[in-house]
Amino acid sequence: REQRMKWWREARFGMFIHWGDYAVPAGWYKGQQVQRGGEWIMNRAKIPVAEYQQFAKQFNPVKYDADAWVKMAKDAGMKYIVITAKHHDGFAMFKSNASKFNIVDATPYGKDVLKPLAAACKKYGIKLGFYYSQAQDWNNPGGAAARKVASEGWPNPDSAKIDAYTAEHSGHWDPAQTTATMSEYIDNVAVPQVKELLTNYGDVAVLWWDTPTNMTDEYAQKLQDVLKLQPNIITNDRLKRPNFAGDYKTPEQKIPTKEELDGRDWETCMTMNGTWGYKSWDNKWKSPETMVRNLIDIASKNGNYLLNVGPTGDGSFPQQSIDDLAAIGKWMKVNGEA
Ligand code: JFZ
Repeated sequence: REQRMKWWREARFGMFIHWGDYAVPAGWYKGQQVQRGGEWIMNRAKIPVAEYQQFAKQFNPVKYDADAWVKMAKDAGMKYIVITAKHHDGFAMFKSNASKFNIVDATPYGKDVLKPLAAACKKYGIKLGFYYSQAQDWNNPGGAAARKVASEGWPNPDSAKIDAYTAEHSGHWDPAQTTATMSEYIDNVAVPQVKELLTNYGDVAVLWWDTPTNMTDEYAQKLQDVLKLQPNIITNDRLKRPNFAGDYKTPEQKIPTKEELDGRDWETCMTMNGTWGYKSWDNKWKSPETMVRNLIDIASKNGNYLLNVGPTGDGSFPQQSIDDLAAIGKWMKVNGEA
């Protein structure tokens, strides 16, 4: 373990990328702004499965340039990238034989975006990790749905009805979500997809699990077993608590105080603005100064900083992210280690 953790402990700074077909609605539904994370829009607005899948037909990120993305991370002084291979909406950013709801089979773009990213990371010496939502999946039947009430985030006229339905269906809002059991979803979607991710992209440095809604030890063990495909991989602590602790803790959007640290490795993930997945109307940008101070604070406490970018539906970084990464890079060149 000490060996596996070595690069990560020296890295200090990484790029989180939340990218998926939620970048198409970009925080809007039926002409209204949907509150909170852009990647949660399907759940917040309780968009039916068939309707949500239509967004994929408009997902055509022709401006995507993996080489440029990795170079921006590298120039900012970042040492690793963690990208959402599949978020809670169940949309896979890679060719998958376990679900048709993937970027190759469901979009006009028709290309796997993880392949060129893996190649560019290799070229620039940046470690690549995959975020994979193992429990929540709102499109593939049987996936879990953490409960958020419809009235939170979007003024839905049917809120009362939807809330009653989700209360009786463990967070689900569309009957299409419950045509399989979670056990079937784990065996037929999650396990095969993680196998694909750990087989088809060369070295994978990190598996970043998230929100263990309804996970059992049995499901977690099945996923944990797949990690053997990558002997050097490290993971965060979100597969299933408390029995699957992973290699490091993940305080979110906050930097722990010295008193809160317990000797375990840790990584603070944080947004540059107010959302993980792209929202066209979010403008709560942190200043580059704030982000550099955060990095210093975190590094001084032996943690890592995973700073998020939410690319748009056409495949580019928001201009503010580009500018801020450059500003951080300027400081890093003078003050960071080589
Ligand atoms: C999760 C996701 O739901 C979210 O969309 C994003 O990907 C983020 C990085 O992770 O949200 C969480 C997960 C854990 C906590 C809070 C939000 N937590 O532990 O406080």
